[in-house]
Amino acid sequence: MNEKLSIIREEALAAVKAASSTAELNDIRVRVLGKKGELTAILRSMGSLAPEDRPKVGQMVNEARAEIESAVEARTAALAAQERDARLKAEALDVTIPGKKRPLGKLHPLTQTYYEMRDIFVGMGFTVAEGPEVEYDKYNFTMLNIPKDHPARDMQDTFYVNDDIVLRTHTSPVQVRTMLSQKPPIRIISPGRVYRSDDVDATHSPIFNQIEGLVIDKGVTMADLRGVLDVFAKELYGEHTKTRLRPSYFPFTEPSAEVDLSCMACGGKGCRICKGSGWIEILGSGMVNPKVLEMCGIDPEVYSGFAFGIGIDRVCNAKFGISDIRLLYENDLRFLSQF
Ligand code: 2U9
Repeated sequence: MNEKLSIIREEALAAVKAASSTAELNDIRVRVLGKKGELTAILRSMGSLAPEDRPKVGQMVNEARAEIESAVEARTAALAAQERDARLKAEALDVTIPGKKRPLGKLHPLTQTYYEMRDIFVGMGFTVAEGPEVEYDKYNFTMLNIPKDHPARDMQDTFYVNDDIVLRTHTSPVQVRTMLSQKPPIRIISPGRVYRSDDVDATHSPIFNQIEGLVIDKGVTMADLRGVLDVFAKELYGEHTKTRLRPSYFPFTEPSAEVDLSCMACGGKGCRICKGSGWIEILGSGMVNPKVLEMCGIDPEVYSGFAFGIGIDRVCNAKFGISDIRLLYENDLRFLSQF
């Protein structure tokens, strides 16, 4: 009995020492100390011993049990610590690793330019008016004093949907609609996409963008037009920017003027951006033709107004030094991501 006990004890202690996981230690505990374990079996078999030997053997079993239990406990604690260290090491996060940069979208250069121009006019008290891109011939041409035989109506310039409907060739029909539905005073800008059946090259696209403006009130003069466009030019290109008006002709304005701004890149000396002239040509303007006012239900004897049109694409290309209008409409990300 003595020998058997000592073998169980030695084997159990060796197994505890060799155990490499807490699960393995638990198995040893059950196998040796459990209800059906080896030590418990010895206690159970004590009935076959001489009564005088029983206390001695009982004491030895208890000592062995205590020794094995404390060995299991010590090894469990050591292995649990080891296992925790290994887990922490495996789960460790390096919080100093830089995060992944997600590419951020940007506004299209045309949109950036439009927002900048729009904000200048909004700052002067204009509101934004919008309208359809598919428009009645009547609003796009007739009411703007562009008669049936005018070259602007030519099939080569205009995309016709049918006899009465066109893709708008300017945003002027939005101003016509505003005049028909609102009484003066009127102070609006109408931005948007317009369509002309042009041959495509570096300066012509069948789709382009413009901002038109319209001011109608009692006593509005050409001096107001100059003042508004002067403020616009200075806010867009800086305090030193000059404006220059050249006589021109549009059916919807009388008198009409083309407006040049001194080049913001060279200050008027002449450079690549202004093609050597010192001036950027981006604007047409004039006093609203009394015939147009009348057709739109506004009495030209009481009210007068001025109007202007600005090509957003030209302002955009001058602003960013882009030399080909087609780049603005191809939406190549290699191009767009530069702005
Ligand atoms: C109404 C009355 C008058 C709008 C005007 C221009 C002059 C003009 C061009 C500039 C560059 C178009 O984008 S562009 O090619 N526009 O020169 N536009 S006056 O006159 C109006 C508009 C509406 C009722």
